[in-house]
Amino acid sequence: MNLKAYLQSRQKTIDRALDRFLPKESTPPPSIHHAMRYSLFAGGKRLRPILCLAAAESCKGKASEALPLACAMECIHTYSLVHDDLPSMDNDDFRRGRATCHKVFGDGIAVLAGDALLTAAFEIAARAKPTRRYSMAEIFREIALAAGSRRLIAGQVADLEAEGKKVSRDELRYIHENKTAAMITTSVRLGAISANAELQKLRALTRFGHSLGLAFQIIDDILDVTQTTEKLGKSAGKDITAQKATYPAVIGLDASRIEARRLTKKAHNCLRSFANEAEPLRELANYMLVREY
Ligand code: GRG
Repeated sequence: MNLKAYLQSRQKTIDRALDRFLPKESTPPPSIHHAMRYSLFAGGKRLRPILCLAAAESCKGKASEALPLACAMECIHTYSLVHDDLPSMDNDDFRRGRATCHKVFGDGIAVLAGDALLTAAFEIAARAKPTRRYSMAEIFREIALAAGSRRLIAGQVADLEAEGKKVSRDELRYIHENKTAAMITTSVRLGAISANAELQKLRALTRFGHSLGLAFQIIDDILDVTQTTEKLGKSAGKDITAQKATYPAVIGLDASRIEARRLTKKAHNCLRSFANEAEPLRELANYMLVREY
């Protein structure tokens, strides 16, 4: 499998769908639609939606059926980045290789663009079809839980409250599980759900997403220390300055690398009962471990 070509083709599919699903830039009021599209089409890696499509295929489903759910997760992810960059949160000027939303459009529009992307996610998800095993109510609940105050927001709250404090490994894991792994797990689950996956497969993919999501955030923590701002497309070295709770800070760089490798291996083990259909998921897990940005 040629992963580079696979990633490029999937990114194109997702970008085209997002372009179709989002209001045009000229839709009144243009300022908000401009800001939403500015952040959404800024060149993100699209890992969550790609994982969603790959998970659908691993359950013998069609990527096209998973596409609205994949795009919904990318909208929520982008909203979280727009809000995370605000002066009252992480206060960042640079994201996805360009000036952050609030730097270009002002704080007010950036708050609203984030809100509108979150809301658009549910409008886009409504394009998905229920399956024999999973209703639309279950699909919406799944998305709302991942983005809500017990997962994504919980992780952000814990992250904010941990700044400048000494955190234990358990507290750090809680932050990573909620801030990052929940969105990745849900992306994978939604792909499986769109393919009407049997419960056993859904459970295996949930465990896969969880381990992969944790490994992803550990690698993100490592890259913040080891990479340049240019390469990352976002400000490097911020975690140390902001005294963030990260794996390198708590257990050191080498132990962090070992832990990311262990979790990736664990993710692979969750796919043991899957045949060739899960090859893209396996390749994506390998890529996420060695990525440089
Ligand atoms: C709800 C305000 C609010 C915040 C939620 C997710 C989050 C908390 C904040 C975003 C910043 C952050 C450090 C998130 C952790 C997840 C992460 C590593 C995001 C970056 O993901 P990539 O590398 O980004 O997939 P691209 O730009 O490629 O999509």
